[in-house]
Amino acid sequence: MAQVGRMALTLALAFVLVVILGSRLLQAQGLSADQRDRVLKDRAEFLEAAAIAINWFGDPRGLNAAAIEDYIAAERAERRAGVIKALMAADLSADGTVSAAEVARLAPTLTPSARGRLIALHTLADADADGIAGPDEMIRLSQAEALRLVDDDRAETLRVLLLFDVDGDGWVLLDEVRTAIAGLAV
Ligand SMILES: [Ca+2]
Ligand SMILES: [Ca+2]
Repeated sequence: MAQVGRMALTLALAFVLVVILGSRLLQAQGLSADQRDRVLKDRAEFLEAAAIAINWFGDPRGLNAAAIEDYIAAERAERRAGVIKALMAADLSADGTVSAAEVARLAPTLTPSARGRLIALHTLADADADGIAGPDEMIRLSQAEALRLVDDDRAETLRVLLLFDVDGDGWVLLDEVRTAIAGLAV
């Protein structure tokens, strides 16, 4: 009976040790519960974003804080460019504005999803509802869309990447991210 008691005590101590070590590991990564949840919410997406950011804006040392901000800015720029490109492809008269008539002419030639997107973007861009999406209107919409699609929440999630800088040199390597994410999943 005493032996069983000792075994139970040993197991309990081992469990406590594992819990303490686990929380130490988390502290070492500097992750709050919220940041941990951000990563674990969609690990595949996080890892993909990390791999793209590191390959796009990183260098052999990896990614630092400034590079992450550049990556966030580039994601938003890409979204802005996408909106402008979709709208300007309908500027058949080459006057720098997109009229409802131009949209109506081009729309039937597009795939259903591209057609829907063009009509939606044109409607959203034409803030004063005069039937014409002007340059300022298109730029304003592209900025709003970029911030909607790459919002502050996504930016915060991307900034979590920096906390995976295990050796503390200010640079994060993809291997560090991979190891940290695998550790979080346990
Ligand atoms: Ca035009
Ligand atoms: Ca307008």
